Amino acid sequence: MLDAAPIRNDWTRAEAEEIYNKPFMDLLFEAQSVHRQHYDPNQVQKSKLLSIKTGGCAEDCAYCSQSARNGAKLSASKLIEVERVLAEARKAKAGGATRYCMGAAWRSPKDRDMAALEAMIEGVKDLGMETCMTLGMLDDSQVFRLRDAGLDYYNHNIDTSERYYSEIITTRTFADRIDTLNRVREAGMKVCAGGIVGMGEQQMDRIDMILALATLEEHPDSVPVNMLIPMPDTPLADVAKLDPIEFVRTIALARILMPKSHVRLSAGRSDMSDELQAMCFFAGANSIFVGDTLLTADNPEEDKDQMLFDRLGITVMGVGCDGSHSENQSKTCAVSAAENGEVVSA
Ligand code: SAM
Ligand code: DTB
Ligand code: SF4
Repeated sequence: MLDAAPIRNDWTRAEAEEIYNKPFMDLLFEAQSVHRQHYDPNQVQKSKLLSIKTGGCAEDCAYCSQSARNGAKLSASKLIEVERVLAEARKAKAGGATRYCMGAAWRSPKDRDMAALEAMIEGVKDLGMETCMTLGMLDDSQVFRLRDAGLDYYNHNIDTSERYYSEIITTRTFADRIDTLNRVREAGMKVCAGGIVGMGEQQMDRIDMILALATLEEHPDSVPVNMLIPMPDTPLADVAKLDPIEFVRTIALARILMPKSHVRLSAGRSDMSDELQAMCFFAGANSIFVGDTLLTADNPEEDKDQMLFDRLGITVMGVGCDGSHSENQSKTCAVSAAENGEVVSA
């Protein structure tokens, strides 16, 4: 295997643009080569999402079914009970998920909710799963409480480029997002940060979004790349569909600029062919959300994903594989996958 290229945080816009616009075959080859320097290319990590508080959100994110300002018909629910979360997490573990992500439709959590959130984290960790939460903006005391409860990852997306951001959200700024990400990182938790493509942005916005993540002081450990799911009644319900090749280019750019991060082929898989998903894995995506629902939107059924994994010879990545590709880690990851009861294809 070739020596891995050094991890860089000083990528320039010109470099990112050049990579993104390479002839497609050259781009895919480079992305796959970088991918192999850090990860087993035949392993994909499975995360499961649960909406722990749905709808009625005060923010105005133009893509979101849960914003009270969007006129979407979704009714607001309360924070769900800890026991319900743990029952769902047990099911997710039995289905092979190694990371459990809990999402709330909040601008930021209220202090009165913190004790329940801590209990959810502790309970899911006791099941042996990695924990992730996405709750909106956090202040310092909330970051410390979540960390001390054992939260592994915090998801907070920059969503798009700084330039396009105000077309999509006006109730909080790009800088607010970066502040929360810095707080999470400084407190020692792992950062999950990505965005959405297909929101009517220009190509340069897709490039700048990935560049913004790749030039953070430390790369996010996890980079979800969502294809917009156009939700009824939202301002983006009728936005023009993005060329899927542009989506694959965005994944490849993320993989090349952030070689050790998990790049997640996130929302939008229900509308993707098996072949498009396979191309995304080839471009360096190595994580997915499993289960038939994301937060409010559809996702492929688990047996459909398993059929795809079997056809592609993909096995499930275990807990703790972080891109430090070595023979030992590769073995650990494979053993964990087998422990998950997954079918290992020949
Ligand atoms: N309320 C919290 C927040 O916004 O920070 C957490 C939940 S929020 C739903 C998490 C992320 O899901 C968003 O930042 C966005 O990137 C993604 N998302 C939401 N709706 C989406 C859609 N319709 N299509 C694709 N991605 C979406
Ligand atoms: C992320 O980047 N994508 C997930 C997760 N982080 C929280 C959410 C996708 C939501 C898709 C729309 C929905 O289910 O409402
Ligand atoms: Fe609220 Fe998050 Fe949806 Fe924005 S993305 S409206 S903050 S739930």
